[in-house]
Amino acid sequence: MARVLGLDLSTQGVTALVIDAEAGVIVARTAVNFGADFPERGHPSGYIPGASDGEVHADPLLWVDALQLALDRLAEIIDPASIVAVAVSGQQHGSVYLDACWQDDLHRNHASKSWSEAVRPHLTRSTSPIWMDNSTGEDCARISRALGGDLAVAKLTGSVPTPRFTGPQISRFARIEPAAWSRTGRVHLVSSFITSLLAGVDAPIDTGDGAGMNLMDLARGAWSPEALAATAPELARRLPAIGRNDAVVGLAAQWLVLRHGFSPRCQIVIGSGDNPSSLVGMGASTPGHIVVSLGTSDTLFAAIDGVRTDPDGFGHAFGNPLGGTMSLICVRNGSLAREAVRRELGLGDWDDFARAMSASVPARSAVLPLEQDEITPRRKAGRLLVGAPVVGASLALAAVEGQALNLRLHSRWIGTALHAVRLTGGASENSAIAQVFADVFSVPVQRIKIPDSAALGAAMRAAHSGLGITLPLLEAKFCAPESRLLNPRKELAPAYAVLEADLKALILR
Ligand code: ADP
Ligand code: XUL
Repeated sequence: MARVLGLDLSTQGVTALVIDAEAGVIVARTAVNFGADFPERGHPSGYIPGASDGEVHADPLLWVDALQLALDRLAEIIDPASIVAVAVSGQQHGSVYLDACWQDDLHRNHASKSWSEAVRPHLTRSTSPIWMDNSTGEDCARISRALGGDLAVAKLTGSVPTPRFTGPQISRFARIEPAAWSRTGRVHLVSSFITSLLAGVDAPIDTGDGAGMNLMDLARGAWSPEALAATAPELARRLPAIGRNDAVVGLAAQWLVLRHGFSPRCQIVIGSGDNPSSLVGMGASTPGHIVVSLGTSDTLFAAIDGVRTDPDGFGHAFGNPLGGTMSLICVRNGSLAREAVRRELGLGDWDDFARAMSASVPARSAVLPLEQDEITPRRKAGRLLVGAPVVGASLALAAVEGQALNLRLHSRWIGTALHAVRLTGGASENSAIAQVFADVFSVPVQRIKIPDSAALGAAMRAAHSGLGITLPLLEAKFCAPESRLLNPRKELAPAYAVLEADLKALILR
C-alpha cells in the first residue's frame, strides 16, 4: 500500500487528502473550516476580524486545534496506521513566534494535553500575522534602504520587500514589541510549525516557503546574512534551518502515534508553502507549463529553469519543490473586475458575457479594467486602454484581452519556452475567456479542475520523498487536464504582439 497524506493549512481551514500514490487514486478527504467548525472562537474567515492599521492576524492555536480535528475526522474514514508519509502545505508568509524551549512540553505531555495546550505557554506573540496583513510599509521601506533598493532586494531574495512577507512582519514585531522579541527563540512559518508538531522536531523550512520571507538568498538557498541584519536584531539564531526540498525530517511524533493512531514508522516530510504545493498539485513542477488561475484575483505560476527573478520587481520567485525556482504573479483585479464589466454592460450571466465576446473582433484593442488599486502593475484604480477605441459590448472581449496581455507581459521574465497554459479557477469554465488565453499566449490551453491542488501537491511531495516516486510520474497519475485542447489562432499573434508592446509602453510611462 502506498498511502500518503497531504495536509493543507490554508487561510480558511485545514484539508486532509490521502492518496494511494501507486494506484493513482484519492483514498480519503476531509476538511475543517476555522469559522464554521469553531464558531465560538469568533474568526469566521479564519483570521481575527476588526484589526486596525492594516493588521491581519490569525490565532495559531486555532490552526493546531483544527489540525487535530481534521486528524480525528480522517481516522473515522481510514486507518491512520496505513499512512506511510505525510507532508504539509501552509498558507505562505504566516509566522508563529515561540520561546527557545517550546518543544519541551510537546515531548513531556504527549498523553495528557492537547497540542494547543502544550504550545500556548510558549507563544511569545499570541497571534500570527498572515499574508493578508498590510501593516509593514515602514519596515519594507527600511529593509529596502538597508539593502540597496527594492530591485536589489528582489534580485537577492526573489521579491521586492513585500508587506505580507515574513521578514517585514518580523521587523515590525521586533520594533514595536522589543521585550517580546527578546523572549522569542524561534520563528516558524505555518508549514514548518505544523511539520514540527507532526514530527516532534524543530522542522526546517524549504526554499519554496523560505523565499516568501524576504530573508533568503534565493540563488544559494540559504539565509542571507545581509537581509537578516536589515530585518531584526539577532534573527539568525531565531530561524530554523533551511532544508532540502525533498528532506524527510523525521518519523511520526509520539502524539501522532498515541493520540491519532499513526504508525511510528510514518515519515514526516519537510513542509512547503501553498503556492509551491499547488505548482506540484497542478502538474506544473517541470518548466514549460504555466498555470493561470482565474479566481477572485488572477494568478500565474510556472516552474523556471534555474534561478531567475523579475527585473521589474512585480513577480515573486520561490523555490520549486522539484528543484530550481518558480514564479508567482498576482493580479488583484481578476474576477471582480470581469464582474464589474459584465454589470456595466448589462449582461445577465456569463453566457451572455461569452456571447458578447464572441461577437467582437479580436486583437483590436485591450482594456485593463482596474476596479481597485492594482499591484501588477502598481496602479491606482481606473482603466488603461491601448489600440482602437472600444465601443459598446466589445468591452467584454477587450477587458479579457487586456487581462491576458497584462499577465503575458508580466510573465516574460520567466524566460522558459512555453508548451501550454493550464487554466483553472472559476472563469476558466468560460470557453470564450479560455480561448483568449490560448490566443494571447499563443500556445494550447488545457483546462484543469483540481480543487484541492495544495493538499494534493503536499501528498505528492510526501510520496516523492517518502516512497521515492518521481514528481513527473505522480503528476501524470494525478493531474491529467481535460482532454479537449483549445488551440491558439496563430494569425492573431502579430496583432497581440503590438497590443502587448503598447500596453508595456503605457505602463512604463
Ligand atoms: P476563488 O477561489 O478566488 O474564490 P474561484 O476560482 O472559485 O475564486 O472563481 C470564482 C469566480 O469565478 C467568481 O467570482 C466569478 O466571477 C467567476 N466565474 C464563475 N463562472 C464563470 C464563468 N462561466 N465565466 C466567467 N467567470 C466566471
Ligand atoms: C502568495 C500569497 C498567497 C498566500 C495564501 O504570495 O500571499 O497566495 O500564499 O494563499
